[in-house]
Amino acid sequence: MTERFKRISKLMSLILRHKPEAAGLRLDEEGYVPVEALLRALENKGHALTRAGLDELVAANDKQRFAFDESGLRIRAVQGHSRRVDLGYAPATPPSMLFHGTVAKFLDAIKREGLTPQRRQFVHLSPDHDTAVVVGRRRGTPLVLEVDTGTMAAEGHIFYLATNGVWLTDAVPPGFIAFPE
Ligand code: HQG
Repeated sequence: MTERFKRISKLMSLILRHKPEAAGLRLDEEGYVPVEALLRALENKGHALTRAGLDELVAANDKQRFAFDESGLRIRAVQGHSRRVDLGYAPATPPSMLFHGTVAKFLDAIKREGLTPQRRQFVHLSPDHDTAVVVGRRRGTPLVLEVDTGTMAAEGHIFYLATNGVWLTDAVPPGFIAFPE
């Protein structure tokens, strides 16, 4: 991703996950905004982009964070929301183990309460260890927790798979987490 696309992606994440009103927009129930309205909002914030440019940004985004609807007229973030939206993902069976990247300062709380969504709508789990390292590194020295998602699913916990490979669930009680020594 170019630096320019990175900057615009960051602004789009803010608008499409957390603060649409900061750009004069409103997410619909499924989390979408009209593409035309997003392009106008980006232009107002000094990031003029053509529709073709937006297509390129969406395709180039390092985590495939955004997706158009079938008509191509609306766009949304595929995960990461703090706003309550209905992404419409069907429940899916996770692999037997998933990973969560975090940092040491949260460990005590996670041992007590398990993983909770904090400011977001869901707890986010990574499909592999390396991805979880990248997620944890956003906050400091990464620490990767292994989650026994096979047992969780068997016990009735519901999981969703975002289109970019991130797994979502409401919460992970501490008993399903392998903590480092
Ligand atoms: C921690 C990024 C205290 C949790 C990533 C995390 C992901 C607790 C932080 C996506 C806790 C929340 C989400 C508890 C969890 N007590 N702390 N009980 N339970 N935590 O950013 O998973 O680049 O909301 O470990 O790649 O870090 O933005 O979640 O450290 O997919 O597209 O509280 O965001 O994607 O942080 O990241 P976040 P996350 P993007």
